[in-house]
Amino acid sequence: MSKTERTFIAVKPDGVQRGLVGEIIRRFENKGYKLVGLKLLKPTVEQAQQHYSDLSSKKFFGGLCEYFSSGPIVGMVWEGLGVVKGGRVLLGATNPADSLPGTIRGDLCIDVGRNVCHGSDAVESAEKEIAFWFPEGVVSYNNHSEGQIYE
Ligand code: IDP
Ligand code: MG
Repeated sequence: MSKTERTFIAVKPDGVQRGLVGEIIRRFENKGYKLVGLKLLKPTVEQAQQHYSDLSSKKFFGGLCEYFSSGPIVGMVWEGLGVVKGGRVLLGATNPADSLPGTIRGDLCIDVGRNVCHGSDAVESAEKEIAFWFPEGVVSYNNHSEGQIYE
């Protein structure tokens, strides 16, 4: 594991509409992860289909892509030791009914089809998603807290 591992996290349209952008960013900031990419964008249906292409055989695929492209999302890239797995821990389980209190989905939503956030599920998918949503690359800078976050 490396301190420069990266993951793609998105606040989905329901999270943006519900005013949860700051809350979701706060949890990643408070944990100590480093923000290296951030943008507000409205995905096209084609972008949603590409992003979720692994799920194209699921019966909820059409509704999922319609929902994901229905309004702006906030796309982010976060960096840190074990951030792919750790980011999924902050998000909670896919179905909010199975998400523990203290997680984003456990605290902030109810329905699996409106679960407010996305997070990459593996290092390889994170690399693919970051390249897809941030083709221009991310931002490189020194985090002044790094010596307090890591031994
Ligand atoms: P993940 O977002 O936790 O990685 P995935 O299995 O990759 O979960 O599914 C992607 C998204 O598809 C979920 O976040 C959720 O919004 C939606 N989804 C997953 N399963 C269902 C379902 O059974 N019904 C409706 N939507 C679903
Ligand atoms: Mg997934």
